[in-house]
Amino acid sequence: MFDNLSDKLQRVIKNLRGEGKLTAENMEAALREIRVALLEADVHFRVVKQLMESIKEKALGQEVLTSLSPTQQVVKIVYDELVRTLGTHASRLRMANEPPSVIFIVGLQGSGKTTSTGKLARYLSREKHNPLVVSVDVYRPAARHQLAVLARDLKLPIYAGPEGENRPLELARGARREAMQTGKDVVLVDTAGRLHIDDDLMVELQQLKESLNPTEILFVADAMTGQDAIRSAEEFHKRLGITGVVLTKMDGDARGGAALSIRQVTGQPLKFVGVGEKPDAFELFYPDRVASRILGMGDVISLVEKVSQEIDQKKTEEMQRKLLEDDFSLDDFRDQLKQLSKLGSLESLLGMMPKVGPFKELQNAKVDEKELTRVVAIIDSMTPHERRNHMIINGSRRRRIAKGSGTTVQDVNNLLKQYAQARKMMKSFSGSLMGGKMGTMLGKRLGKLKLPFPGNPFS
Ligand SMILES: Nc1nc2c(ncn2[C@@H]2O[C@H](COP(=O)(O)OP(=O)(O)OP(=O)(O)O)[C@@H](O)[C@H]2O)c(=O)[nH]1
Ligand SMILES: [Mg+2]
Repeated sequence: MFDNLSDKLQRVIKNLRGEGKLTAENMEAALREIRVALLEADVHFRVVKQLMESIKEKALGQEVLTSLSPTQQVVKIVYDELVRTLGTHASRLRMANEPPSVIFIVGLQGSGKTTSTGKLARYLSREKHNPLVVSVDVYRPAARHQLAVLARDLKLPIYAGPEGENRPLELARGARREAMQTGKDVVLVDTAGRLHIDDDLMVELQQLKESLNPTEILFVADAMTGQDAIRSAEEFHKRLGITGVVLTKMDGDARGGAALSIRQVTGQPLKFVGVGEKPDAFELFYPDRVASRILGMGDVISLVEKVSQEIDQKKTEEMQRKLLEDDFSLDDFRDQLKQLSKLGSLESLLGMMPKVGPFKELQNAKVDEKELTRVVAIIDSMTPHERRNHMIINGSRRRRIAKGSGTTVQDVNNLLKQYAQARKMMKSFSGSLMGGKMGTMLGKRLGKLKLPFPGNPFS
C-alpha cells in the first residue's frame, strides 16, 4: 500500500516536471491525483480534505521556496504537511509525579496489545525504568498465560494475582499495590480485546480508568486494518479518552493512511511503532520517518536532493545545530549513511551544506549496500538511549548489540570507531563552517574517515 501511494505520488510529480511554475491550474490536476492517492491509501476523507487545503494554500501562497522547481516544491510541501499532520516531534510517554505510573494498553482483538505490552516493558526497562506488567484479560483462557510466557522470556516482572482471582479491577489494583511495595515505577496493564467495540468492554475499561487513574491510555492500532483501525480509535477515544497510539505491524505492507488518520481523528499523538513480532521490533514514532515512508522517501528526498542545487534551509540549520551542539547521535549517523546510499555520492550530501564546493573526487563514492545493512542492523539493535549516548556502550552492551544484530563484537567496535571518527570530523567541519575556512582541509579529513565502503574510496 505504501508503495502504491508512493508510486502514485511519483507519477504526479513526474507529470509536473517541465512545468515552469506552480499555477492554480497545474496544481489542480496534481492535487486531484494526490487526493485520490491518499484516499486509496486509506487516509480518512476528512483528513484528506484538510491536507489538500493546506497543501494548496502553501503551494500557491508565500511559503513556496521560489528557488526550487515545481516538482521539488510539491514534494516538499506534501512532505512538510504530512510531518505536520503526524505531529512534528516524537512524543514521549507521560509519567506520574508520584510513582507508580499506570499505563493501559487497549485496543481491538489481535491488534497487538499483549505483544506491545512486552515490548514497551522491555523498552522502559532499558530506559532505566522499572516496569511491572499485568494482564487483566480474564476472558480469553490463554491470554494471561500468553503475557506470563512473554514476561518470563524477557525476564520482566509480572503480577499474576492470587490463585483464582479473575476480576480485572482486583488484578489491576493488586498490581499497583505490588508495584508500590516492590519499588516498580510503571505498571503496564494489558487489557482484553474484542472483535468489535462493545458496551461491556467499554464499561469495564471505564471502571478500570476511574479506579486506577492511568497516566497513559495507549490505543494499539493494527496498521494493516486501515479504516477499521481509524474507526475504532475514534470510538475508543470518545468513550475512554486515549492519550496516545501504538501503531503495530508497520513491518508489513501496511497502509500509510492509518498513521495519518488516527492522529488527525483523535488528536492524540502516535507514540510507538511495532515493526515485527520480536520483542525488539519496537520504535519511537518519528513523524518525519513515517512521512518519508508514506511518500516512499528516501526516494523522494533523494529526488529533491539530487535534482536540486539549492540548499534545503531547514535541514542545513538542523545539521548545523547538531554539529555545533555536539548532538550528532548514532541515529543521525545511521540516517546520514542511509541518505548517502540513496544519494549515491558523498558529494550530494556535502552539497546540502553551505560553503562547500563540489568535491569532484568524491563524486563516484558508492556505499556498499551489504555493509550498510550491517551498520544499520547494529545501530537498530541499540536502545534509543545508547544511540544518543555512545559513551555508555560498554562491553556487555556491545555483546548484546552484536547478538541482537547478528554481528560480532568486533563489528560493533568498528562501527563505534567509525562513528567517533565521523563525529570528530564533523566537529572540526562545523568549526571551519563558522570560521569560513573550508575545502581542502575537509577533503583531507574525509580521506581519513573510514566509512563502511569497500576499499574506502576516500583514501
Ligand atoms: N508483524 C508484526 N506482528 C505483530 C506486531 N505486533 C503484534 N504482532 C502479532 O500480532 C498477533 C497478535 O498479537 P497480540 O499481542 O496477541 O494481540 P492482542 O491485541 O493482545 O490480542 P488479543 O489479546 O487476542 O486481543 C501476534 O501474532 C503477534 O505476534 C508487529 O508489530 N508486527
Ligand atoms: Mg492480548
